[in-house]
Amino acid sequence: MRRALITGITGQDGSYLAELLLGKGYEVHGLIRRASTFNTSRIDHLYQDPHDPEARLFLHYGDLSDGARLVTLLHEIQPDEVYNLAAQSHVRVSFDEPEHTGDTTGLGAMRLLEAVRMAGIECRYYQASSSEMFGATPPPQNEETPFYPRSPYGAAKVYAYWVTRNYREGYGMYAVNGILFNHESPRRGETFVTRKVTRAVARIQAGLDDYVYMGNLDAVRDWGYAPEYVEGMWRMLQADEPDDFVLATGGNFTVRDFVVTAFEHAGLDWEKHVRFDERYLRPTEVDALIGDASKAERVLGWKPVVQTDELARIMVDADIESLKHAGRPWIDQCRLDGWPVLGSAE
Ligand code: NDP
Ligand code: GDR
Repeated sequence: MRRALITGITGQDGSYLAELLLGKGYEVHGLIRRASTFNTSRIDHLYQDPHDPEARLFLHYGDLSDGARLVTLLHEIQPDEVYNLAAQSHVRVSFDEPEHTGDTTGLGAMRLLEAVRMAGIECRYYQASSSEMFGATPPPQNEETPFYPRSPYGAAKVYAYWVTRNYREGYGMYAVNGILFNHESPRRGETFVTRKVTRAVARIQAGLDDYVYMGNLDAVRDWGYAPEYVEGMWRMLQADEPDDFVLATGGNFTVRDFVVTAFEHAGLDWEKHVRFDERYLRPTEVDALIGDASKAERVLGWKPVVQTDELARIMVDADIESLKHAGRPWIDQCRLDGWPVLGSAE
């Protein structure tokens, strides 16, 4: 049985990747942070009592700021594959918490790579790199495009990208960068723009809210569907040779286009409900990210199916549905994904 360690397993991508790997028969280990409240809602439907002899999902406390803990865990788990998805992943927040973002999103990757080396294990390593590294370099962007990050987050990801390449070249590690453009889902964090919009649409339609306050509507993004992107991560670690790959749809939507699509899908006029608040602007904005994923298609056979307009409709429908089950937001998505809903009083 192959064994994987996922950092960031409680996040959007970590939860989909855990499902994918469990479905492929892996034993999956996840790094979680100790918090004063439960932070595992995205993976609760996957959890099995570790005393169950059939259990294949195991969670371990740890943090990317704690290098010694990472060495201990890697030594204990002896994974075949390590997926580093953990990060302070919010671009706007990285301007408020630049040092913490650098420590987690940048140095955290170095600590994990170094832990792999110190634990002396043979494993394949995936680094969650980002289209934010391209920043101000105009689209289309691919693996050859120069980086020009426009935020502490983007700069931290550039550092993590280069240390990943350095460990590949310096120590012969199978270490790869997946340079992923924005990817979303009903499990997307509520403060990223797509989910903020689709959640607002559901609440406005239900009469719970009247307005949503937003920043720059002119930014162009290439939004894909997260479950398809975690499949791409896995494919990168199955290739014969370690290499870096862009994953993207090639789509070209402004934030305003996404807003219009989402509101129209619920039969609402967006102009009556969207208001401007400068607090959502960034000191430096990334104006346009449009990815060219032709290398991933050619080498990995990876090609996205869901385009941005369909994604917006999937997310609106899920948020409308989840309001009917207030307090249990993942239940409908779990059903859609075909997973049993543990502990729900249907
Ligand atoms: P999320 O913000 O949903 O998840 C981030 C995860 O990292 C959470 O599990 C979080 O734990 C964990 N985490 C944060 N800080 C630490 C830390 N110091 N130590 C250990 N764990 C930590 O991100 P996504 O799932 O959307 O993204 C996954 C990765 O891919 C991130 O690295 C992100 O930067 C990158 N990325 C994402 C893209 C996207 O469009 N989604 C595009 C390109 C790259 P907790 O739940 O406790 O907060
Ligand atoms: P991004 O995602 O910065 O691209 O990073 P986000 O959804 O936060 O912003 C996308 C664009 O929307 C504009 N915007 C707003 N954004 C937010 N969050 N809230 C608003 O109210 C709002 N109004 C307008 C932003 O200015 C921006 O242009 C995401 C993260 O997942 C990163 O971790 C990942 O690396 C990149 O995608 C690729």
